[in-house]
Amino acid sequence: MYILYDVNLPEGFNLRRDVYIRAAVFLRNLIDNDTKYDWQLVLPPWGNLYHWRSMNIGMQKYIPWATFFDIVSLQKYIPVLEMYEFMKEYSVDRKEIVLDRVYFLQHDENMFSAGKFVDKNEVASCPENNFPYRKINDKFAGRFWGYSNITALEVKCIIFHGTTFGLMKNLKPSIHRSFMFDHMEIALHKEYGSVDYWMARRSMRYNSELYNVANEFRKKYLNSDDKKDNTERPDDWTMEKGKRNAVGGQYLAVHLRRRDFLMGRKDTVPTIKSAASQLKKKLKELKLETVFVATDAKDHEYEDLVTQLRNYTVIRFSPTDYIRTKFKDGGLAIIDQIICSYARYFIGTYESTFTFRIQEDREILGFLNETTFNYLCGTKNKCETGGRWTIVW
Ligand SMILES: Nc1nc2c(ncn2[C@@H]2O[C@H](COP(=O)(O)OP(=O)(O)O)[C@@H](O)[C@H]2O)c(=O)[nH]1
Ligand SMILES: [Mg+2]
Repeated sequence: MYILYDVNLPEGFNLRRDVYIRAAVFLRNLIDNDTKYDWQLVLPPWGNLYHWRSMNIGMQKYIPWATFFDIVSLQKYIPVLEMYEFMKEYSVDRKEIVLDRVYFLQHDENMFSAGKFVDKNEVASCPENNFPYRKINDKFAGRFWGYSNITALEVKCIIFHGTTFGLMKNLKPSIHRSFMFDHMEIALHKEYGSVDYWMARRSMRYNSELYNVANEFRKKYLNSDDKKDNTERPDDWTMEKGKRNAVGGQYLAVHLRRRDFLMGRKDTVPTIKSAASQLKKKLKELKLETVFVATDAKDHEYEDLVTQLRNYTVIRFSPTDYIRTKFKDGGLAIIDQIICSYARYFIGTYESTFTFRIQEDREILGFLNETTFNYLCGTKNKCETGGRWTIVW
C-alpha cells in the first residue's frame, strides 16, 4: 500500500519539510493502527521551487530526497521510498504509472469566513479554476510532480478541515493500492510539538555529505567542532537523548531573510543598517567577535552589512561550483542551516520557516532556549518574541 502526496505549488522548501512531518506521523499512526497492510510513504521529488533559481547548475527538478536527507534515518521512523523506486516497483511495464485514487483537498471557505472550525472530510464538486486534473479517455492526467507518465484512475475533491488523522477514512486498502493526497498542507499536524512530531523531525537527518561540508567550514573558519562545542551526538537518532548543555562554536549566527520577505513585512524585517546595529549590540553583550550570516540577500546588501560591521569578522558560506552543482539551492540552504544550528547564539527572522528549522535543530542539539528563540526586530520598536516550540523527548 502506497501513500503519496503533493503540496500547494507556491510553498517553499521549509514549509514542505514541515508537511513531510505531518505525512510521516500520519503513516506512523496508520501502521500502528493497522497491521494487515504494509503501508509505505512515497517521497515526492523536489523541484520547481520559486526560490531555487541558481543558474548553470543543471535542472532543479525531480531531485530525490537522498540529495538532502539521510534515507536510512527517515526509514527508522516510517517506511519511505523515493519516487523513482516506487515507479519501478509499482508499474508492470515500467512505463506507465496509474494511481488508484487521488484526493484533492480544499479548505472550507465558509469555515474561514465564519471563523468557526470543525473537523470535516466531505466529498464535493471539484473547483473550476486552478484544478490541475483533467480526464483523458478513462484516466486523469495531472501535475504529478512533473511526470507525464503518471495518471490516476479516479480523482475525488474533498473539503477538508482537521488533522492528518481525519484523512484515514479515505483509505480503502481492500480495494485500492495507492492513494495520493494533493494539497497535503491543508491537513494539520496531529499534535504539533508532540513526541511523535519530534521523533519524525529527528529522523530528518541531513545527507551526511552536507554535514561534512558544514563541519569542514566550521572547523576552518569558525574554530568550531563538536567535541569543543559539546554538540556530539550518536549517528543513530533513535539513540539520542535530551540534553541542555550544548555550548556551540564561538560565533553568533544570524538568518537574515530578504527577497520576498522585504514586501509587506516592514514591522518585522529590518533594514541592513538596523540589522547591523542589532548584531553589534548582541556581539558586544556576548563578547563575541565573529558573525556567521545565512542570507538570501543580494550581494550588495551583504557587502553593506559587512561594511557596517567592520570591527567584526563577518563570514558567510560561499560554495564552490562543484558543491553548488551537486547539492543545488536546497543543499546550500541546508548547509547554512547546519552552520547556524551550531552557533553559540542564534538570531532568526520572524515568521520564516527557514529560521524555524534551525531552531528545531538547535533544540535537538541541546542548546538553552535563550540562545535559540531570538529574532531581528523590524521598524516597530517592540520586538517580536515569537513562539518557543521546545523539544519533547
Ligand atoms: N542558502 C540560503 N538560502 C536561503 C536563505 N534564506 C532563504 N533562502 C532561500 O529562500 C527559500 C526560503 O523559502 P522557505 O524555505 O519557504 O522559507 P521562508 O519563506 O523563509 O519561510 C529557501 O528555501 C532558500 O532556497 C539563507 O539564509 N541561505
Ligand atoms: Mg516561504
